[in-house]
Parts: sequence; structure tokens; C-alpha cells
Amino acid sequence: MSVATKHPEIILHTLGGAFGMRSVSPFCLKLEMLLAHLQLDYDLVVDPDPRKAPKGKMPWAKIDGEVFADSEIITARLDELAGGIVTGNLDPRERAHGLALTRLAEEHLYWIMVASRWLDDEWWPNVVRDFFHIVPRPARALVAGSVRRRMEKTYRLQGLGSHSLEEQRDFARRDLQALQDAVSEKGFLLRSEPTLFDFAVAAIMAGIYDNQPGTWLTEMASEYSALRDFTDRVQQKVGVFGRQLEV
Ligand SMILES: N[C@@H](CCC(=O)N[C@@H](CS)C(=O)NCC(=O)O)C(=O)O
Repeated sequence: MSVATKHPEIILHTLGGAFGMRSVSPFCLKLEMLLAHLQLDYDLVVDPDPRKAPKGKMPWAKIDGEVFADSEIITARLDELAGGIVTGNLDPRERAHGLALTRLAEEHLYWIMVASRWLDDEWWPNVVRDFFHIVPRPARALVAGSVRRRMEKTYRLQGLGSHSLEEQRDFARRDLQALQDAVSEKGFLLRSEPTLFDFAVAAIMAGIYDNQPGTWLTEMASEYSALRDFTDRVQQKVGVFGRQLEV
């Protein structure tokens, strides 16, 4: 599918790789999938520090010199450039369905994924190794500890962090089951070809299935084999993978 009449200059700023993932951010991965799907050329810039991003989070993008921060806002601009085809060929019910699943994955399951990495004492050393190796050793534990405490606070404010681990695991099971049940017999969420919403869900799921070593959530998600197949199918279809591919 070729879309744009003129070639916009797109610079996508993403978080770098960690835990066996090419980019540790599912929101960045989703945009890479969308850009590939739309066959739009772009430059990828890896920024290790989200605090320097325009809104303190990754991804952000410069499109023809204009700054857009947040994957959904970037998507809206890409949609304009692509003449409204990102979701324009879907009917309102399909769009409603797709958006609801995206919110489930990005605003709920995402937080459980983050907590399964950052707030599990056993998994935490992987975060220190991959995220804080650039901090000189004497300060590393201090810096890492303070960022972790901020994450803990954010998770509590989000709401999930006030539940016991067993309750969080139950929330995760319900999310995973709902996502698995949402994959239609056509192989994707809505149609026989992937849409934006498949990229959103598959990007989160890739971060859960493929981070190395696995977290408790990876182990739980492995019980949902149809969801795993869906995640692989979407990545295969666009040729964009979350995991670091062997060369
Ligand atoms: N709603 C945002 C979420 C972006 C987001 O949460 N990015 C994370 C990385 S996955 C981030 O930059 N976190 C840094 C921080 O919160 O300090 C989007 O869709 O772009």
C-alpha cells in the first residue's frame, strides 16, 4: 500500500533496546509497525533518556520539522499524511472495538507488564543491568533505587499498585483472556489484514512474550497460545519485530 503523494520527512525518536528487545517501548514498536504498513520512510533516533523528550515520554517524532509527542498524536498526523486511511476504511463499530482493545492493552495490561519488570525483586537486577549500566558504579544503586521508588508510586497512583500480587495476576489473566478472545477467526482483531489496533495490541504482547529473561507475566501469557500466534502473525505481516533478531 503506497500512500503519501509527497514524501514527508519523519524522524521517530524511540527508547533503545533492553532485555532482548530492539526497543523496550511498545509505543515505539507500534509506530514502527504502522510506518512499515504505510510504507513511509523514516529515520529512527534512539534517545536513552525519556526526560529529555518534549513530554517526558517516548516516543516522540519530528514530522516535516514539527514536533509531535505521544504515539496516538503521532498516529493522527501520519493518518493525515496518508489521506485518512489508517482507520478510515473501518466502520464506527470496528473503530470503537479497536480503540477499546487498545486502551485495555496500553492503559492496563501495559502497567502490569512494567510492574512485572520493575517491581519484582527477582527480576529487578535485569532492569539495573540494562537501564542503569551507564550510571557510574558508586551512584548506580542510588539512582536505580530512586527511579524504582518513583515507578512504585506511579503504579500505586495508577491504581493497580494497591492490589496484592495475586490480585494483579488475576487482572492480567482477564486481560490476556479478553485479548485472546478478541482475535477473530480471520486471524487479526477486526479483519483479515492487520490494522492500527493489531499493531497496538501486538506491540504490548511482544514486550511480554519476548523480553529476556521472561517475567511472571511472560510465563502466564505463554498459556495463551492463540494470542502468541496472533502476536507473531502481526509482526511477520509487517516485517517489524520487537525482539532482537539474530543476524
Ligand atoms: N501514551 C504514551 C505512552 C508513552 C510511554 O509511556 N512511554 C514510556 C516508555 S514505554 C516512557 O517513555 N516512560 C518514561 C517515563 O515515564 O519516565 C504514548 O502512547 O506515546
